Amino acid sequence: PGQPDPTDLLDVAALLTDEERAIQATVRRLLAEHAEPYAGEWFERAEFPRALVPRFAELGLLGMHLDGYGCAGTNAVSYGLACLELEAVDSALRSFVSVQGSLAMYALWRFGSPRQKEEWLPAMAAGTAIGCFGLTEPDHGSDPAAMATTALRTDAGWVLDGTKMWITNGGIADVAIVWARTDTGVRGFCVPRGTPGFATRDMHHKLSLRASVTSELILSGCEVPDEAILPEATGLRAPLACLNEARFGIVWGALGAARSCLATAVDYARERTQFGRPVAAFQLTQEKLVEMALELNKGMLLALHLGRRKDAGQLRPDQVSFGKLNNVRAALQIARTARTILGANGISLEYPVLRHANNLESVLTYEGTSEIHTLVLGEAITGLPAFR
Ligand code: TGC
Ligand code: FAD
Repeated sequence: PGQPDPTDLLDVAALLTDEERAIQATVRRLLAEHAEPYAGEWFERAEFPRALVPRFAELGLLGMHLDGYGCAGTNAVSYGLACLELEAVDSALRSFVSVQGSLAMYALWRFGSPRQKEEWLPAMAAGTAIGCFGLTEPDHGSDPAAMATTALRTDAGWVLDGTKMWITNGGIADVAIVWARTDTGVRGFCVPRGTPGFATRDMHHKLSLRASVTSELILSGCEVPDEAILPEATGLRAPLACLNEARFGIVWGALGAARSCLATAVDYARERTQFGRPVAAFQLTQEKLVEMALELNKGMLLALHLGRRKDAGQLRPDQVSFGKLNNVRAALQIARTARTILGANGISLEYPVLRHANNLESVLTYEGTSEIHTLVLGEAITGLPAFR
């Protein structure tokens, strides 16, 4: 037998079904041809590769784990594997798919009216309509319960006022799911582009997730009809339920970035010679590679365990926090260590490692910061919420 695969030392792939492996391989093949060679350029030019959207749709990646309305309806593990492959290329691709499927489509699928579902979900699954999810505001990030955006009742419907910030896909979205405070608590609204009083402004100068569109949503006397409200979404628990879905995808996605970094570091270390030997032959380098491999392979077992729990309908939110906290933190450490192994080349866009590390800085912060997930687990362990 040859060398074992450092990115799967535990043979986690053997725990997948044939169908799961086939889905993963299909996504990986498509990305190897149409995405991976260009990821550095997209990052450098701060360009979201919109031409990929129809290809994602063709593969069924948009709303992949949802049933009906043109969605693929795969299991959660398959969705996780797709997220892993997307993020192995660039976190921006996984972000797009997360926001489209797990946040915007999921909000409509779970909390929308039959009419909203019919109007938006098939188009979103086909990639002909793009969605975004506006929860964060300039002054309220980790604490969305304090949101300032309001929705006031009028005779004809609702009027929305406020600003959302850091919204993935905002500038390219055909429809925004906007969360706002009403006199009966937080509610969700479906706001199509073109609604008077609704505007978006893209955010620039990012050093992370450069290939992703990140925008402000500006709601200024934005009038929407009664039918715009998501009828089944009442209270903050509704957007938080959507976050569970997207956080689950990140549990897997982050490992994709980590896999890319480990594979790059192993190849580089075996080829690069200093002091007359490959740098992979030095014990210090081997220790780094081993630490990276331990964390990546353990992370895979964790992701698969959570995926199986999700498919059994038994995944709890604190378990999602466990996975997101552990795997994103591990991936970021792996990316930074890979960067050191590549020496000066580690800082170049010719290699993916610092691009991944920079992207993972956003991943550590969005969908609940590492501190917030620490406190979720702290509450799970002690029964004492320490958020405020
Ligand atoms: P708290 O009082 O604990 O909860 C309010 C209600 O919500 C329920 N709940 C949940 N339900 C489902 N899933 C969860 N994970 C839930 N967490 C809480 C809870 O049971 C309660 O229900 P009820 O019926 O009693 O009313 O709320 P809190 O104000 O104390 O906040 C808790 C905290 C801090 C954990 C929460 O606010 C939080 O998670 N903050 C982080 C915010 C966040 O993650 N924002 C993400 C924005 S979206 C994004 O980043 C997209 S990036 C995507 C990309 O590009 O990939
Ligand atoms: P803050 O909440 O101001 O936190 C600042 C620091 O204080 C952090 O370290 C935080 O952990 C810490 N902190 C806060 N509260 C506590 C506490 N109680 N105890 C200990 N420490 C605490 N949001 C959306 O709604 N939709 C999107 O599509 C979206 N996409 C994003 C894309 C990108 C590229 C980025 C970077 C962010 C995106 N976000 C999105 C926003 C993201 O969810 C928020 O940035 C995140 O929730 C944190 O909020 P904040 O940045 O305001 O930080």
